[in-house]
Amino acid sequence: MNIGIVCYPTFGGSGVVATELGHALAKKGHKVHFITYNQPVRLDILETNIYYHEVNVKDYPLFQYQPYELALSSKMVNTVIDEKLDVLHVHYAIPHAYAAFMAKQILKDRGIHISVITTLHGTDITLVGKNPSYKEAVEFSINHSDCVTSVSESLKQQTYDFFNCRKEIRVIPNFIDLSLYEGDQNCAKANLASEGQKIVTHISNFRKLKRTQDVVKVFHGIWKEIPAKLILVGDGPERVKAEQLAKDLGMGRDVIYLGKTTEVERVLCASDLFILPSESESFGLAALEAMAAEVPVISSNAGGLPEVNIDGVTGYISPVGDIDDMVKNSLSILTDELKLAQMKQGAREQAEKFELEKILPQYENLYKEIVAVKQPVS
Ligand code: GMT
Repeated sequence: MNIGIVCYPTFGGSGVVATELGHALAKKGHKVHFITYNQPVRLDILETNIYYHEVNVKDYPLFQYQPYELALSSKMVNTVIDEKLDVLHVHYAIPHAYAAFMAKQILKDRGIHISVITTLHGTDITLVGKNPSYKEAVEFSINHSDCVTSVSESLKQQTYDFFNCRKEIRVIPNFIDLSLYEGDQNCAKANLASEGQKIVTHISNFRKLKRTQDVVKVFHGIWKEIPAKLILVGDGPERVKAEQLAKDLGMGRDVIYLGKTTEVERVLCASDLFILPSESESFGLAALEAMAAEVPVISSNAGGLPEVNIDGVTGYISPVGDIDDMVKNSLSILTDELKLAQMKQGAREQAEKFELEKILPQYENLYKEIVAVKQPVS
């Protein structure tokens, strides 16, 4: 099949999911065409069956905001025609679903039918999508996609709660390539902490909703009781505040900031605990990555996190902002080697439920289904 994938090319989870999906589809023989404004950070552009089509937005002084959606729609139209695409799969509704609707209409005008699948990832619904500035357009483009999927049951429900959504939303959870977390991963443990120190990790885009100050506060509770290091991976607007708080609490030397790195596996394989206290999270891909690396997770109960992190089995869940509970739960794992071992195993077993091989056929079947529905184009 010829599949067009539209996504954000950045470090965000939706871009990572879209890229990994594309790689997996390409390995199965599909031709996968990425349509975006930059090469996705995890894209292996030299792999067989992977193609990249860059969206160029012309800078013109008249425009205060450059019309990206227009350029994207045009690029979709060109790519569908030139590459004979069977389906367009857009990740993150804003503005991708809207641009895809326009591309579909332009193609229809030329007698070409293209099926559009929209995958909802989280803030495209929960934060940005329901904002009055975008709501009408998001609702419209969801309702006019040929198929809509969401990455968790929670996000599906929130979409129905926030929008007048007439589409049946199919839940296809995020997935993980477990092979990345097996064998010799050149684990960075010795470089990150000294003997006897527990390693606590947090990975995110350091946006407000990730509550990164809570990460530092929870770590402070741990650090006061046992030798420990906090590893912060990623970057974003709240990063400086989190680092400052760590310094103010006297933990500067035990908080390591690694920034944006593609070597996440080398950090996770060295970690004893992962913290994700977000106030909103449709799924929590970073938590799944941690669990694949046998790292128990301390998380909030926001959104889809309880579908990923199973309380008392793969880690613990606390109400958003309940620092004391998160500290208590963290210490109960880190000070009990038997419990740590059990939870490591529990985490890995849970990650296996989201293994790539189990989820990929759900997308492939969806593509087949949707392409089989022949629609009039006139
Ligand atoms: O974090 C975001 O707001 C954007 C989005 C992204 O592009 O990274 O993240 C969402 O999609 C991920 C992949 O499906 C999910 O794992 C994240 O939970 C989700 N983030 C939120 O819902 C806040």
